[in-house]
Amino acid sequence: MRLERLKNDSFLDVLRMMAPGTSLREGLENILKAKTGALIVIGDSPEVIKIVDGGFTINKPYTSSHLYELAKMDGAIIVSKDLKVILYANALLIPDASIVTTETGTRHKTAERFAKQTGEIVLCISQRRNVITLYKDNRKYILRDTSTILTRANQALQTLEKYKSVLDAGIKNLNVMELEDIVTLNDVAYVIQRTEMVMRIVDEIDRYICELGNEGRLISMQLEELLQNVENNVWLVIEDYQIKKDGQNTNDIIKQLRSLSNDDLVELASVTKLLGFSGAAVSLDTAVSPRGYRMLSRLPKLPVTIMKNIIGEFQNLQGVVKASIEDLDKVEGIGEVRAKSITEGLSRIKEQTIMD
Ligand code: 3AT
Ligand code: 3AT
Ligand code: MN
Repeated sequence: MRLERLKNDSFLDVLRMMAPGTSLREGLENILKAKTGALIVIGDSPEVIKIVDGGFTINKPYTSSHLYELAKMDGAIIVSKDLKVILYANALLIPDASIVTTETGTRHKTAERFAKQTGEIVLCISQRRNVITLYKDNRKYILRDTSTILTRANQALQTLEKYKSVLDAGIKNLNVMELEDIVTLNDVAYVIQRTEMVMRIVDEIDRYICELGNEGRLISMQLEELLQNVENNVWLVIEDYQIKKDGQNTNDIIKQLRSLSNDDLVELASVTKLLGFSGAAVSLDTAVSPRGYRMLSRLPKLPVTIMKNIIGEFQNLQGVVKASIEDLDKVEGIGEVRAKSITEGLSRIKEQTIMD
């Protein structure tokens, strides 16, 4: 899910495009230092050209120093969408004046309206206020300097560490409850909720990493270190406890979880509802049993298909734990050796869990 988002969220691409270390950012920083101000459109669709008036046709390869020189003129600079060519300079942008804008200066008003109207990236460098503002669709984003973002990212990492250790405690608790067969919905929902809270901070850090460009490597490494298995683990928890419904799989439930509001996420009941538990008879104290995917996936070298056969045969984790080597031996894909290693593996996990 996270990797999918990192690939598909186009706003993250926009942030990467102007991260420190890119030649676009270098151009912007030079303009900022020279205090000339600038209005830059990145895009050359017919929609854009329709509402650009006059100026000089440049048609020269983009370089950060050309951008800087051209920003000395009034008006807007138009750069091709692929950032390869500077097309026009000193151009007048005439977006629809009826589009709502919250800005005051004419440059910023124009930038916001232009971005809303065309969907393209518009960058505004304020002459007086020393800030670079990015507009895209209805979004407005202030590009901050590297040290500010690094500070924020490190704070977010610290928060993440705290949340992660709370989550780990929840998982340890679930391990014990599962092996004793005394799990309640509360134990399950808590782990899912806590994972989602972790993932929300991760989203924030991912944005910082994109924004930091080549300055973000260290943050990125620390994040990966903290994040090992978190997503996989919650996937298995949901696989273990959801009430199976036609046309809904674990990924759908995770998507719904991701789109819960922060207020809803605080309520464990909204999590249990996603798992399919609802109605008057259900409470957080309701007893539940895991199918066993999460626990079995801790056994080394057990292919998923065989795991499915085992759970199909014995219904749930308790069934598997109670099964004898002979019982296991009868399952498709399992011979005596594997049957032995499964029982041994499970008792090893039990010992470890009790010791922790
Ligand atoms: P200068 O010779 O530089 O004073 P100019 O024609 O080069 O004039 P600028 O692009 O430098 O004009 O803009 C100067 C200011 O004029 C910026 C803005 O506050 C104001 N301005 C420009 N266009 C408009 C507009 N359509 N409505 C209101 N104010 C405008
Ligand atoms: P600053 O924060 O002062 O840089 P602003 O939003 O207050 O920006 P101004 O009214 O001071 O904007 O205008 C500054 C310049 O912005 C003037 C002109 O070069 C450019 N500008 C303003 N409106 C347009 C437009 N419609 N098309 C092209 N350039 C524009
Ligand atoms: Mn101004």
